Amino acid sequence: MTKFLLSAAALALAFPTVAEAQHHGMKADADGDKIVTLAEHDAAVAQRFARIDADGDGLVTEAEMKAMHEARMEKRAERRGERMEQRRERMEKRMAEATPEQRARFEEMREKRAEMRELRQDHRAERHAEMWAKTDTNGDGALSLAEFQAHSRERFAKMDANGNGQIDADERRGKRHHGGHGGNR
Ligand SMILES: [Ca+2]
Ligand SMILES: [Ca+2]
Ligand SMILES: [Ca+2]
Repeated sequence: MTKFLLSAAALALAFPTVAEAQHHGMKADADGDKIVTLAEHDAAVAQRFARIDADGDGLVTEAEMKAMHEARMEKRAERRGERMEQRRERMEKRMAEATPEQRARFEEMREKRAEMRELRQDHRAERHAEMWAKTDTNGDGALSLAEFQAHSRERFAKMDANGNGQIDADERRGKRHHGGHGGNR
């Protein structure tokens, strides 16, 4: 179980977050009319699937998902590296100038932040495991394009607040919501 959770944690980012989905949404708009149709969405998902399916056998395994995720994290870390370095330097300077009490508080904050990070990762790992189980509808331990597409179509339907089979700019930004809460229709 622990081993599973660990690998799941590594995989946690493989499923896009809402922000990433919105970003992908932008890319999905192939003709650039600021509206993502279901066809554009499907095409983008198929492209994404092909990228993850490294051996091209039409199935995405957890290992392929993980490899994709790691490649992405590496790129992200590269981009972030310099900024982190500057931040660490600033932090060390402050630590050097800090009084013992301040230093203790810094340490406390740092620990808390690390704890939060772990919690978040656990949470993501759980969510990923759930998501994977939900997406892998035939339970063969791999995702077919159909399973992948069905999953993202659900997401599409959720964003498509007025249900016209297209996602416009407002819907993409989440400005429009499904009925509910006193109804905005
Ligand atoms: Ca479009
Ligand atoms: Ca494959
Ligand atoms: Ca499957």
